[in-house]
Amino acid sequence: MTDAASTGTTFQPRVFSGIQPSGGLTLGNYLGAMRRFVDWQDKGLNDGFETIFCMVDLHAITVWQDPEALRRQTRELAAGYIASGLDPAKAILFNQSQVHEHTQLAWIFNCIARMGWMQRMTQWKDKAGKNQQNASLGLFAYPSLMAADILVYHATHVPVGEDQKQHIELTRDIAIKFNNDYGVDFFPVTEPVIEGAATRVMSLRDGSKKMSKSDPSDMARINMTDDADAIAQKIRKARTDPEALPSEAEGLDGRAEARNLVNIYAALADQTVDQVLADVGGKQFSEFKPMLAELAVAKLSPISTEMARLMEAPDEIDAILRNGAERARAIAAPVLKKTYDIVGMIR
Ligand code: AQP
Repeated sequence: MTDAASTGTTFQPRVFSGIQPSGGLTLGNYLGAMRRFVDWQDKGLNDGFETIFCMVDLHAITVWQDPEALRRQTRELAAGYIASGLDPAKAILFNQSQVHEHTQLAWIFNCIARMGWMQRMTQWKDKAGKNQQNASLGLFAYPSLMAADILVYHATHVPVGEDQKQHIELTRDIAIKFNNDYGVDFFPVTEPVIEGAATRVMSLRDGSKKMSKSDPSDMARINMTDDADAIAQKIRKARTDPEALPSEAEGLDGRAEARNLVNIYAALADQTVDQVLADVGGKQFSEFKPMLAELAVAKLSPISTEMARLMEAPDEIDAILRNGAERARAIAAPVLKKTYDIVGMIR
């Protein structure tokens, strides 16, 4: 149960999360988000709460997307969700633009959130870079739409990677301010759920940068559609240091690239970093990298094969998304109506 912002109304647990179809899915998306969505789906089924997973296509267009590529990437993301273990019969899967309540609530939240809150967002600063005047207004307002994505379902828990923590905190601030401004206990104060060995998978070329779909270098990331040769080559060429692997986690301090590869291994093997190092401590990277490549191929190949199979039937993917959108709308519409009543709209 999660408390409302002010006087302690309790909300039934409900899980929401999303991924942008802004490129091909990466190992970072898989380990930091998607694989954990599957755990939540199964927990939801056992404990009787809903889980809602979205392809946030409206977020993707905050930076330019070729329309045909966007459609393909959205279907590919849906295929990635399903191939990773999400089941449309168990969880709600849909693309954001089909449920208009997201953008309608986002407008209300644009009027709640403050410019200063948005200006502090590190994703805004990173993505807009030095040329903020030329960035889209949508990129600036991104976190407000994200708050709407979550709160239009009264979601109480949002599994995300480390990079999204600040946006979830802003979602909480918006819920609290809305509830205070209107004297209601309407929106829950959502919990970010950031857990596991790979909450921040780093670039294979630069251990200080997050692995990202939009990194200009394809060698910086493992794509979920990469074949065995590509995965092995990227791991072989991954930047490392000349030292052998340590036997304990403290030995990874100050060695960002080494830490990243060990974290990836641990996450893929479902082990802790200490368990991995107990086995591989003392080995050189020339020995460890082939082990990692073999493990990555064994875990990822069945997913990419299944994604390719699903992509052969795009109509079936579209039907799944339409059905998911209908189920999502059934939850979102009453929340939006009530929000309009609170705000003072005549309907
Ligand atoms: N490198 C990562 N490590 C762990 N988790 C990650 N996530 C993304 N990259 C990593 C998690 O994946 C979910 C979906 O992210 P997103 O696509 O909505 O946006 P993002 O975080 O901006 O992802 P990218 O790959 O970096 O996309 P682009 O390049 O388009 O900006 C989130 O839960 C995120 O934490």
